[in-house]
Amino acid sequence: MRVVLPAGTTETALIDGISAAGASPELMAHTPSADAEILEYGEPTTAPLTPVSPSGCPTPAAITRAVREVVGFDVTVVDAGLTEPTGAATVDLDIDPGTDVRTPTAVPDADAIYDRAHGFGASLPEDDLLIGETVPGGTTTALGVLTALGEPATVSSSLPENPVERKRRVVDEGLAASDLEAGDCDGAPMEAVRAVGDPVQPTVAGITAGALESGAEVTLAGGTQMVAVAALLRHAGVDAALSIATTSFVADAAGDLETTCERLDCELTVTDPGFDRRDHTAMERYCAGEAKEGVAMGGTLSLVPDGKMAALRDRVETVCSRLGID
Ligand code: AAM
Repeated sequence: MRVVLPAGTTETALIDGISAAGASPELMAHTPSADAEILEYGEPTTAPLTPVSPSGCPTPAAITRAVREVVGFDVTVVDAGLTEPTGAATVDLDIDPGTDVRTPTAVPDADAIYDRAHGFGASLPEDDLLIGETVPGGTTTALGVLTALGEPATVSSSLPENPVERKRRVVDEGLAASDLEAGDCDGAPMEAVRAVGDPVQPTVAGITAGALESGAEVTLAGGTQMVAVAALLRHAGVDAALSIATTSFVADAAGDLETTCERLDCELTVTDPGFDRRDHTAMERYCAGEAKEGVAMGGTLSLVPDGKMAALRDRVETVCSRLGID
């Protein structure tokens, strides 16, 4: 099993109150770079700190790393528009950071990114892939592409109280700046990304399409951001079997997830890691609806057999204590 992690940034994350994938807007730029290091080495190496939300909830990378230490899997990080250096080895597909979706163009070369990612996905030798993401602001850009495509789905948030009205205003401004209305990109997925998306979306979509074409089974490891990717793939005419694996934290918050997945003909797996059985800061915060998902957390949790879930929770404590979170 290989987990592929496209890691990137969008200036959209800097909009006030839109994301909690970092303690402050300045620190958020480091989040995907640090996430890649935590998944690869178990702790940040060149990144200045472990990403936490403003209230101290640790990044889902800590949970995904714990799963890796329990069940074992290979990892490939793809630089999908990082702005800060990472000490993790990355695949370079020549992808730039995304700009604020409220500008006329958020991802100028979305088509070319999709094509290069497609080639990379098709080249991977594994039969079984999990594809994740880390991109602060990613649920807002997910709402952006879903709206541009005319898909009615809602999106989740790293914040316990989803700032959904704020996100809608940002997306509406973005569409207007791109001279588009909701639904205008029906059947033109990369136009949607170009106008109101982020660079991680065409990377995940391209790798998935390429890997599917070469016969691999692909699981989209994530929540509503992966719903947006599944919608992009369906609008691109991909009719292969798709599946999404996410956490119970997302499923509990995004009420229409099951219906949306059915509409997109996408299998849905939801895993509850039983964090409510522990008195531990990190696990308590996840149970309180913070962070919820990211860095392939939900997809990798689906690899943990029931009999090993208690060992996983032990390992979360070990990884968190290594990260200075007790
Ligand atoms: C990724 N790294 C994270 C994190 N994510 N570190 C801390 N908290 C998270 N939630 P939003 O749109 O609210 O920013 O949520 C999307 C981000 O949250 C993504 O980066 C996702 O991987 C997760």
